[in-house]
Amino acid sequence: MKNVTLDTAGADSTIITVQQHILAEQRKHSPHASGSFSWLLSGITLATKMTEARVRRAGLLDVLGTAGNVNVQGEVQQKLDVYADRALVHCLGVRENVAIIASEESEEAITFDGRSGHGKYVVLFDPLDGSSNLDVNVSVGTIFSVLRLPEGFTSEDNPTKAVLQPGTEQLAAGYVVYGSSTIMVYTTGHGVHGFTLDPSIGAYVLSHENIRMPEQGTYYSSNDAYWDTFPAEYREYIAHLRSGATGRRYALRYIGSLVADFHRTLLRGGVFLYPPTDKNPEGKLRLLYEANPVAMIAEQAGGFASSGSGRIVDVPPTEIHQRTPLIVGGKEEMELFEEYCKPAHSCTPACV
Ligand code: P6P
Repeated sequence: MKNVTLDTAGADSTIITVQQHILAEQRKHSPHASGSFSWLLSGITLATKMTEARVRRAGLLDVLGTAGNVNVQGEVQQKLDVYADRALVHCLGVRENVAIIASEESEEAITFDGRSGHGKYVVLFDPLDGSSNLDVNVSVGTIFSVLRLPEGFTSEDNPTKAVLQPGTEQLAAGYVVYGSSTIMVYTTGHGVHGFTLDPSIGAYVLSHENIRMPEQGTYYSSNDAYWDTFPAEYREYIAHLRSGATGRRYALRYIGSLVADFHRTLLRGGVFLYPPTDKNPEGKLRLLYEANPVAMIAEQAGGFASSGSGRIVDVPPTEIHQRTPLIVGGKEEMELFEEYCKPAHSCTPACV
């Protein structure tokens, strides 16, 4: 028998892929884990690599523009929306431990060959958030949230019941931002970690270990075109940030792609807000597959995420595509926001 001593000196021994990281995290925190979460995550990473390959060549392939139909949200579907959605449905569907999925692109929850009572996990996702920006080469992203299939759930039960769980029940959350580089950020409740896709080896490689959101930043991020329709306490809060009263003058940064705006907020600090507006009185962003995963990541990185009336992750879901206001940022910005959202500031019902 020939014994091989692993010589990692030659290879770049500092390479830690996202799969290796997940397995190491599971060994550290769940020694008896079967590795099935890592198998699930590999379905997500594969689907995002398939999407990334198309996004990177969007101008060269016939994938820009609309798919010619409107999705369940009433939004015009981009061709890449459809591709990204199908990639995730396929890659997760061939993983036997995934019982049910819910996608922004599908009105109902999706099950696989009656497996809804046998898998372990429920996966929710926005396959390509911000896709309307694709044609002008602005960063877009995939957002995902992983829940456990509820105890006692059987294939006789309505799959929607397994999807409608509050954010506190998330086992994991993450996103991939297809930007100047492609970065996956995820948490399983033990810190937030970022992996940059290395196209030369086709792997997500650890690049941002244990990300912490700065306690105070210098950016606020909101669509000021809707300023006049924000509830008064949001206008007062933003005016406070702009005024320099916090000791620093905040600048406005708004990309119009949640994943990109949140990724900047996570790394640089500050606050992102999508308040109630006249067009979207309940907020525009989706609770289950946008706000909840973003909130879990923010909290795991030392930040906070509010619906305007409490923690996002405490909001009880009543429907799959439910919308919510989202205010997410660093400790200082969010403590100040809570001050503005107390009754003394004559909050709207959103803040009570
Ligand atoms: P608005 C993209 O369409 C999206 O769903 C999020 O990614 C983004 O944060 C928001 O909508 C932008 O909305 O109304 O500012 O264009």
